[in-house]
Amino acid sequence: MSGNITFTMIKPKAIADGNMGNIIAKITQGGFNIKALKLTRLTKDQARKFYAVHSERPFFEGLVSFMSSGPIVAAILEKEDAVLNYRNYIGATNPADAAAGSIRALYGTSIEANAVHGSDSDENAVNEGAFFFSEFERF
Ligand code: IDP
Ligand code: MG
Repeated sequence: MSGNITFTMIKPKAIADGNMGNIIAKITQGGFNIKALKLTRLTKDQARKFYAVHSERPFFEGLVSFMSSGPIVAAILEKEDAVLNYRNYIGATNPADAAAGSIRALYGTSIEANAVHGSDSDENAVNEGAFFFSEFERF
């Protein structure tokens, strides 16, 4: 059975471009209920920890620099089958491949600066939410 919680971040470039409000509106228009939300900023160490699964990838250090380059929004979202529904709603990793109308197609500007993060499993959703919101417990 699939869970009803996912975790998202609005990435620094989308915020710098002035699209924080547009993306939050788009999330709620998609039927995702915002359970927790904050504007914050990652240190490089926090970004390394969040993206640790990608530490061997060639883009890792660039991603860490990018994700700590400015404010982000972190949020926990609720909807039935939240992880899969949100992954579909945001579109493919590369905005150039993302479906028309998806968040990444609308607001992403490169494969790195692809506007938003979306959890890829129920377990990661809970753990990523707990990374930012102490009231949510890890698995
Ligand atoms: P996802 O965010 O769609 O799940 P992942 O493969 O988990 O994609 O990659 C995590 C993040 O790393 C992406 O959202 C993007 O910001 C960045 N990224 C992925 N692939 C590349 C790349 O080839 N070059 C630069 N950055 C990348
Ligand atoms: Mg991923």
